Amino acid sequence: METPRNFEAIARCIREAQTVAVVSHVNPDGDTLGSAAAMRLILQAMGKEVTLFCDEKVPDILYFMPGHDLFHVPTGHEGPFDLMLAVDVSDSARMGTCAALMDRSAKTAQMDHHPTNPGFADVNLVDGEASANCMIIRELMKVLDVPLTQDIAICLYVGISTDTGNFSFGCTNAETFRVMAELMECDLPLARLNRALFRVKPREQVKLLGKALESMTFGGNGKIAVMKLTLADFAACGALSEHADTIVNYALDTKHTDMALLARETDKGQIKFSLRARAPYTVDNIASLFGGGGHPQASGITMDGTLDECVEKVLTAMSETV
Ligand SMILES: [Mn+2]
Repeated sequence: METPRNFEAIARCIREAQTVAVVSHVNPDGDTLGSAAAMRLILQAMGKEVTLFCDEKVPDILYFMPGHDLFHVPTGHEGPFDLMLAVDVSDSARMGTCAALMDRSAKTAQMDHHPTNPGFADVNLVDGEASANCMIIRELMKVLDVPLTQDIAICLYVGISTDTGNFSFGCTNAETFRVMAELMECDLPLARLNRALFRVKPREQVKLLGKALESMTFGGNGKIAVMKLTLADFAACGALSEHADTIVNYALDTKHTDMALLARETDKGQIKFSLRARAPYTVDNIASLFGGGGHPQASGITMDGTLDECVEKVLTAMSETV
């Protein structure tokens, strides 16, 4: 892999290219989509032809981001391109079907901030210290001599605010706020964007949260918060499975709670668990006992059985570690 923080090499292959395919990762988040949307504006400012690709649909929540409606799922007939540029993609498999664009591009490059990135492109700019990939893009803009505009600032804000957990995670640093100050100088509509990204929830999700809070009990000497959602709860709220995604955090945020679980019935007749822990406690070890997996403080399991039976098994395993 080439040396990290290789701004000149990336800048050179961008300057040499006329047609550029910009690729986001599967299960797209604000950082990969904000990075791609920002790169579209930056490359267009340089007179390039840009096409945005993502293997999956852009979440509705990003309706306000310039270019959110310009992402394509590849059909296999695009290209050829002078350059494929992957953004926030930790390894080539994370491009999904977009990985095929590598073969239809004369050159490949990537910008990323995952320290585990193997350097899968011809030119790799990987900075594992950056709090978001959008932070690296702000730095590249200076090398490319492209000025910051309000539209680019909105795209960069999406990536930086989401990857730092709205400026609350440990990766948030002084540099994050230095770049934020630059974005604010471009009249970033912070209050409006912050509300759209972090506060507004679909009605179905708020109603489902009510059901989950009502169901909350505590186990493991009171240190484990447990939430359950039945198919009847989902139906009563008109909610979909995706509306349950962040609800478990309310359980973990309850005082004196070290671990939390949300168990929900799925329409496939299985039970899906979201497990959370506060460090030093971990849940990936618990998840792997039941064929699941994930991160130390955030993991998932899918099991066969009834809701109460499955919760009993997982709660017993968690209680032994808390
Ligand atoms: Mn990221």
